[in-house]
Amino acid sequence: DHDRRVRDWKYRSSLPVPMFSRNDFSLWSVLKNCIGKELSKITMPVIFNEPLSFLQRMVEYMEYAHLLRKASEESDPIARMQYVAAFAVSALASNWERLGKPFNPLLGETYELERDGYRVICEQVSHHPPVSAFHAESKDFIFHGSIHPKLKFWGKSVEIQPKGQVTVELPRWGEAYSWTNVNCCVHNIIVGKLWMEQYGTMEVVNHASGHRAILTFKPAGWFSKDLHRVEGFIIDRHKKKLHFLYGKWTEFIRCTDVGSYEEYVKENAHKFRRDGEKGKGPTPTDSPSHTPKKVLAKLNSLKVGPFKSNSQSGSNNSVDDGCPIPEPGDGDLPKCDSTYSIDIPNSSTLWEADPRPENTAEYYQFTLFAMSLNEMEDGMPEKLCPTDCRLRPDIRKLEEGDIDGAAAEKTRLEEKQRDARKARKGKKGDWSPKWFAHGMNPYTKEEDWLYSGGYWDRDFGHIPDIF
Ligand code: CLR
Repeated sequence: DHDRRVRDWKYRSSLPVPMFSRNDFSLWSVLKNCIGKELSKITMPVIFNEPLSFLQRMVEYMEYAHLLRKASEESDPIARMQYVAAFAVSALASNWERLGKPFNPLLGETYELERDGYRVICEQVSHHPPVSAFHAESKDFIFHGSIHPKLKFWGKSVEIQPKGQVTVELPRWGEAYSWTNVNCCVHNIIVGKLWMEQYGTMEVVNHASGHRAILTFKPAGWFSKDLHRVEGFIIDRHKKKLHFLYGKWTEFIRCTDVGSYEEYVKENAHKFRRDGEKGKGPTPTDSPSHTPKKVLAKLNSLKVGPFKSNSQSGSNNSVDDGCPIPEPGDGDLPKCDSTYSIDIPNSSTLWEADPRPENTAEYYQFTLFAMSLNEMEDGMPEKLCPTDCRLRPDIRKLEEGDIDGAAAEKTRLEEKQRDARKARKGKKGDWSPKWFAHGMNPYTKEEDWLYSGGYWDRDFGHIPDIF
């Protein structure tokens, strides 16, 4: 499957130039004065960016969109749920090792992509708070949502809450599924290698049949066996367990029946015991809440200075780490847990991640799909909406290796955005998104942004110039 995808790849498979090394730059020196702040309010040097807008990064959810087609081809609702749940997990796979910051979209910025039988349109519908909306459609499915990422800097880690929700509709079955994203945490801001984990519970609900897939993304834990692990059950409306799903969001999702799972657990009880439960060492941290005191003590033990002096001088009111703290030795990337890889009898593989391209390390750890997202394809210059990310000069300059040019353009664009907002102030009508409208998600009854249609008519006559 993977080989075929690579062979049939019609798009670019690298960026114009390799990335600039970040080795000589200290993230800590930028962030040390910002503890407790919302990261969208911090101006970060362009060197810590990747040459994509968050709208493009959001479209990476679509990399394994064929799973939604597969779901729509199944006549059994439980089989459909298996594929939709696999899709929900696969949508996160491209985040693995991706530690550059995507550009904050400007208000009104858009991104479109047409691929393998689907097309997707995204728009930045709000600037404060930042909200990005997307709507993808094909003959088999509709996939839409709005994301309001909250980034909080906690000292040695950044905690990300991708607030908002996503919905899959399978028109053929009159079904809608929805879920919310799990939290994400970037570790080792002060010292060591940056690494990311996703943790929490994702509940994929089929609003028509009442089936649910309840998936737990496990925090790495003190002894790292659970690194990137995901597992959970598909249950029916009476909460009866029907299937067990397990895998890693970075690699694969498999499915087995509950009987085989229970048998396996009985026979392999020793593998499920955690080191922490042998009475030695601390127990794994499952909840993301810690007392500031405990974290301060940990930070102080790093002997990097600033915390002690800051907290004594009172310039930092509180330091709390919103994320699980898994490392036993400070700053370490948890080791892979391959020795514990479980393969339960009677399992079938629902999804497997494609390996990253060979040149990925020189290109921001991009997947092949990500490599192509900012490509200016033939015919695009004439037909693209003037607010499309591909036309953003700062992102373009960064992918071409012009760091200073990118930084200058980024500043210019942000000023232009501020001026436009000032000019609008007082005028009635203010600003409203072009392609989405604020409304209630009919399935979840929660606030959402819904596509108002019309983008693909490509009538871009009255689109403001935001770049
Ligand atoms: C994770 C999957 C969610 C949507 C989402 C929202 C915000 C994204 C996050 C994802 C991945 C990590 C991310 C974050 C915004 C900034 C952060 C890209 C895609 C990067 C890694 C932060 C770098 C900051 C430096 C201080 C290292 O469904």
